Amino acid sequence: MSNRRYDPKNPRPGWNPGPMNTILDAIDHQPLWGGITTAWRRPYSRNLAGVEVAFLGIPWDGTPLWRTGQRFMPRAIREASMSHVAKVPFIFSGELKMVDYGDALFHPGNLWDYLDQTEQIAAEILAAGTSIFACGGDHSIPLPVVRAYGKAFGKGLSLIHFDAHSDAYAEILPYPTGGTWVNELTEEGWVDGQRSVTLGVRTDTVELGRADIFHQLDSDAIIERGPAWAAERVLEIVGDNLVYITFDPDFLDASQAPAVHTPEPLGPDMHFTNKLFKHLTGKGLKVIGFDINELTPQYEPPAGLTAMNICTVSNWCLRLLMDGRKSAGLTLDHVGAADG
Ligand SMILES: [Mn+2]
Repeated sequence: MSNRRYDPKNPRPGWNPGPMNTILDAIDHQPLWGGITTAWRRPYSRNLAGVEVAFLGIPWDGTPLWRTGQRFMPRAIREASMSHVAKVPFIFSGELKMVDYGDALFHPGNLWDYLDQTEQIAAEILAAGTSIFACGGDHSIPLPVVRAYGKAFGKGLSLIHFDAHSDAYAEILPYPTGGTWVNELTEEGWVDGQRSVTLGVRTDTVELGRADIFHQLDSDAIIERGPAWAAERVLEIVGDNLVYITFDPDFLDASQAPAVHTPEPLGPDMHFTNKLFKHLTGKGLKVIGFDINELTPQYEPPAGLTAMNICTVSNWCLRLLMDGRKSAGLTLDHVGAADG
């Protein structure tokens, strides 16, 4: 018998410590409520050798038309993700190798510098054969990230866009914002609007946004017909094209996502959303990247409800990305031993 009162590698005689060691290694032998916060406690690293997905923070909030504060989203998601590590066993087992790549750096008040610098860092990641889990920032972040994807993978990507808004408001907004990226990415050809879909729209009755660029499955339709129906429609629309997912948490009902740029009532709840993602999983979707955006942590209720729900959605997206890389036949250019 050891003199130690508690050996974390063998806390009970006769108990197989194997899986426990794997978990302790994965969380760096520190409690998830302690230590340093990184996204899903992945190594904080710019070494992409053997890495399949890089979490990239994009702390930009220069274009909102309502609430600002999205620059604090990457840090808030890192913190919230600590309680989600155990919910993604394929991450901590190393089946999907992920690092926290840190954040893009740009002048906080310069739209053009932000777009250039972010596209450049996204391109660096993709050049290593690594996929991007982008964390905004306001909803302009698909502009630089999907441009980099388009340049790496070719034009005509499919987008699966979760949002209460069409984000196709270029006719009333004369410069790139979180409300115009749908217009810009389709006009530039990186995205094929006819093979892309927006789910959850419920604010365009005044017809300020273009409803004819992406297919639209509005909030009432998906709630009335159900998550299985919505998933079927999404699968039909994107088919076997390469897919990028962008999740604006105002897709969720405001009661489930209050701390966002523009909270909206009458949206799907997390139970619906969870089922929808379940129906999208295992269907051969060629998901090669995704982003989350628009969290404004200052408006969170004390329990961090919005970030918690965004992390739950991110877990599904990570699963879709792991499967999607296989479906799309993506391999790493650089093969080596990853840290975690
Ligand atoms: Mn949006």
